[in-house]
Parts: sequence; C-alpha cells; structure tokens
Amino acid sequence: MIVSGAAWAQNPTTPATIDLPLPGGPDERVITTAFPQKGPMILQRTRPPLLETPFEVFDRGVFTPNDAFYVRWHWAVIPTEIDVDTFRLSVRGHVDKELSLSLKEIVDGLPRVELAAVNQCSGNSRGFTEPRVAGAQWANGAMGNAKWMGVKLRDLLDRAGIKPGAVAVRFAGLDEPVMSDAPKFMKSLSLDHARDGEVMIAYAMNGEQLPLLNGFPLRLVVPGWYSTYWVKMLDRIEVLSAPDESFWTKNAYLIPDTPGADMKPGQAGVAMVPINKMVPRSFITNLKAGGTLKAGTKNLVRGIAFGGVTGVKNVDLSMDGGATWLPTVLGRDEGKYSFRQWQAEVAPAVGDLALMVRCTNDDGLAQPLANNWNPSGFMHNGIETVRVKVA
Ligand SMILES: Nc1nc2c(c(=O)[nH]1)N[C@H]1C(S)=C(S)[C@@H](COP(=O)(O)O)O[C@H]1N2
Ligand SMILES: [Mo]
Repeated sequence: MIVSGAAWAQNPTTPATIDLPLPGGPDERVITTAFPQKGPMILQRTRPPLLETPFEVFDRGVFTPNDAFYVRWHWAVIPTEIDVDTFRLSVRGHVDKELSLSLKEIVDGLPRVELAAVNQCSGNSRGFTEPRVAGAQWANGAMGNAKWMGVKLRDLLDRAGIKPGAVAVRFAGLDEPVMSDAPKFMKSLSLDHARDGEVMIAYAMNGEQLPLLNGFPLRLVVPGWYSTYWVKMLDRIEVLSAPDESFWTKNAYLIPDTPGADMKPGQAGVAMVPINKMVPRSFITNLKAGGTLKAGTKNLVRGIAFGGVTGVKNVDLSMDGGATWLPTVLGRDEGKYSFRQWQAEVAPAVGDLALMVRCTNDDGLAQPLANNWNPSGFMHNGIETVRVKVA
C-alpha cells in the first residue's frame, strides 16, 4: 500500500472565499479544495500547507472528520509518497537495544489503545490577538478532536529498554527543512511524561489511517498538551541522557511563565518556559455573529467545550455581560481529553444580545474574561462572545 498525492496544492487558486473577520484583517479567506484527502479548507498558506477547519464543522459533532481536520507544517519538504513496506520507526540513543520496527511490527506486535483527544495548535485563535502578533493569523479552526488508535509510547520504550541516566525523549518525522542549515523540526518530552502510559503513537484517526497531511503513517499523540508536541510522520525516537538543547524545544514555542501565559506588549525580563498543558475553552457553534434568535420562545444554543489537560466540569452561559451565569447541559462524555458538546435553551427579550460561554475544567480552572497577550499569540482562551439580534 502506498499513499501518495502532493502534500501541497497543485492548483491553489480557487475562487471561493469565506468571511473570517479578524481585528487586523484580512476579513476574507480563500477556501481551497486542492489538497489531498481534504475537503473545503480555509487556506492560510500553501507551502508548507496551513489549512484551517471551517468553523461550522464543529457544530456537526464532537469528532472532527479527517477530511476537515486542520493542517500545520513548519517545513515544506514533506514526502508525498510513503511506502508502508519499507517504512521503519527507529528507537535509539540511551537504550539497551536499538529498534527499527516496520508498521506491521508496531500494529501487530504491541497492545492497541484508543483515546479521544483534542489536537490544538499553540497558536489557535492567534488572529484575535490585540495588539497583533506575527505568525499564522488563525481564527478558531486550528483545532480538532479525533479518536486516535495506536500503541503506548511506554510499551515501545520498554521494549527498547531505557538506560539509567535517561532524562528526555526526542521525536522527529520525515519532513525536512527547505534549507539544509535550518533546524529540522524535532520536539521532546521529559522521560516521565513519555512513559506516563497516555502518550501514544497513533496509526489511525477516527477509524481510518491518518491523512498524509496529518502525519501518515504514524504520529505522536500527547493528550492534553498543545499539538506542537504531536510529531507527525514520526520515524525516529531518540532517548536522551541530557536535556534537549535543540532549537524547536529550547528556543521555539516558549510562553511567559505567568498565569495564563499573559504579559504586557513590550514588557522586559519575563521568564519564558516551553508551552505545555492546554487550558479550557468553549464555543457556541450553532449561532454566528449577527445571527437572530426568536423572541417569546425558547431557542436552542449549543456548542463544544474542552477542559485542556483534564475534563469539562461545566459550561455556563451568560446573557448579561458575565454578571450571572446559567448552567448548560453537557452531552456524552467521550473522555477527559475530548471535545464535549453542551446545550441550553434561552428565551431572551427583544433587542441586541451578547451570549457569552465559559468552560470550567475538572481542576476548577475557568476561562478568563479577558484574553491573554504574549509575543507568539499562544494559549488564547478568553471567554467567547457571540452577538446576535432577538426579534
Ligand atoms: N513532523 C512534524 N510534526 C508536526 C509539525 C511539523 O511541522 N512537522 N508541526 C506541529 C504543530 S506546531 C502542529 S499545530 C501540529 C498540527 O497537526 P495537524 O496538521 O495534524 O493538525 O503538528 C505538529 N507536528
Ligand atoms: Mo502548532
């Protein structure tokens, strides 16, 4: 079996556009259907591919279909063809026995696990950051939820045998920088995190093989952590006996070491740490800004929420600017790392209405009223407001 198809669009000039108003613009984006295994996606960049999920997809269910799942790569040299018969995943470094495993050995040789988890880019919603920051101007669609199937990273590491003195595990995939002196994309986790029994090497997503652009044939899944750690097209695992000093772990993806990763623009002397656990978020999915509700009757409002590194405890709705909050009814629990649907019935009076939605997670952490600011636009999770008319 060979999966092939250009990793970037052959014909990126599609006429369709979508409204995506962001504080600093643009207000319109191209919708592309030119990428392999993908339906209509919001085009952020062609090469490397950055594709955003159109937001209405999130109203259809808690699992994001593979053909609508967002895509983000750092470097443009991405294989367009992978021969699953010759593909090998290597485990090397500070181990007793180096491994080089075929896909068959991984799929048939290790216990299978399945887990629902949200994959969210650190910079999801960056486009709403004010003042504006550099980077892909994502709206809210650089996230998705899937049922991942694969093997535990711990089982694989145990098979190789970790030598005493190991401290971290580094991951890299088949993609390469365009310029050979640029740093290859690699990320690491502490040894304890890598061995927690939840981090997994996934070979399937929502019951199908991974789409090429989402990391076929193998990707790391790091439940509850931002997706920068979820290395795609994973083909090498290296156990390290010293902390990882390489660029993508040490110098990139850093956040202020402050509550909510918040700081002031231009503030000096802020200690920075690698981004890590996700924080709670919630969205209204069945109403758009400028939409209408009916007066004198009950209206259904629904959406999705996730707790970040733990489950959703509750989702509340406010119709008075956050002065009072009404509980909503949560949908089926697909596991603590998954999206959770919520819904409520509201009967507001005629006029302008601002609906606010707030998720509190099982650790008691609630979304803040104000959005954070940091130079990379990471960890955006302020309470969302949707303004509608009641008539
Ligand atoms: N090999 C590889 N894995 C990678 C990346 C990359 O550039 N190369 N980008 C990471 C980042 S920053 C994100 S947000 C996610 C995106 O996952 P997706 O494209 O499946 O949605 O992949 C992660 N894994
Ligand atoms: Mo990302």
